[in-house]
Amino acid sequence: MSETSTTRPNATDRISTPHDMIWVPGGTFQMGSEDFYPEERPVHRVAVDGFWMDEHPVTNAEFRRFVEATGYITVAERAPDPKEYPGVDPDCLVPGSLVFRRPPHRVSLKDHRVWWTYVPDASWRHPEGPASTTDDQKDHPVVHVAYEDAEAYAYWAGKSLPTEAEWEFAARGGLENAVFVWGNEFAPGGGMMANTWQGEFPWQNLKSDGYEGTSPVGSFPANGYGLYDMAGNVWEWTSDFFRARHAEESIKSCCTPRNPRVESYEQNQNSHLPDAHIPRKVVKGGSHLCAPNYCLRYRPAARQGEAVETSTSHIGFRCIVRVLDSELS
Ligand SMILES: [Ca+2]
Ligand SMILES: [Ca+2]
Ligand SMILES: [Cu+2]
Repeated sequence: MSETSTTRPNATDRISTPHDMIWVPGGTFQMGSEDFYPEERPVHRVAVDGFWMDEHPVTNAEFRRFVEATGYITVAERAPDPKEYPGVDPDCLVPGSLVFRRPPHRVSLKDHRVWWTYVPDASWRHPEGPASTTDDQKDHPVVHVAYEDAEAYAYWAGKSLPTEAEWEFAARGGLENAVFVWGNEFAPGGGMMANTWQGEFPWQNLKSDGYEGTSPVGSFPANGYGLYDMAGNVWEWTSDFFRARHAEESIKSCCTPRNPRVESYEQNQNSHLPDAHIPRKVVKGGSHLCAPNYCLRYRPAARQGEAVETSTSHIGFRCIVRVLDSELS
């Protein structure tokens, strides 16, 4: 199996080169990091088979084609179910999404509600609220997509969402243990390599990389596999449920786990958050809002758990096609 996955499928294979996708050769790699946040630990060896991956996050134009073909309505465009939000005034359960708004001055970093606002009628069509459009952002990543929206798109496109292991393997671009997807230096030769946040989050955005919000896909150099925007721009959904640490059994095991998946979720009993009962999936890659003083997560090992029905102005996704899965089926 590993022999097949390390060779790029050629024209004689059943699956021809999918449009705008990059072949990611399978292999074994060190997943995670010991040097940053606890949820990235422990570093453990993981193997993945080769797969095709979208060369950039799904754009507004691409998502529009899906919606026009199917009539799909995203989670943000539907009114939340009062049963899912006990204790919340049903009048407040209106369609909308979380939009980042930059405070005008320095604020405490303790309460993220200072910069995240639930904006009624914000959606992928209206990323800043009803008055905004994506007309001049057709090549920006789609945002305000919840997990099931990403999954619905992938299904329509005949693709899948990557597992966390596949996503991280792809992001590393063939580099072993590098801090960033391009190497160990944040801005080699002074050149910005990704759309992140420069300045003091959340009130001061110096825009040294040229962008305050999302950027057109492909505005920064590709990684070693030819994939754009793996770091920064928007967080990307993966199919794994979030655990606060990588599973221990993977280091104890005598053989290297192959594309491990977390297919069930642990409810966080201690959490006081109103959405603690909602399953969380892993998002990867960081976004244009990641800044060293708050969230140094524009790195391949970085990960966060996001409630499956949450949509925001900084989370998008990209898809993959598994060659071996389709050959086996
Ligand atoms: Ca930026
Ligand atoms: Ca990204
Ligand atoms: Cu971040």
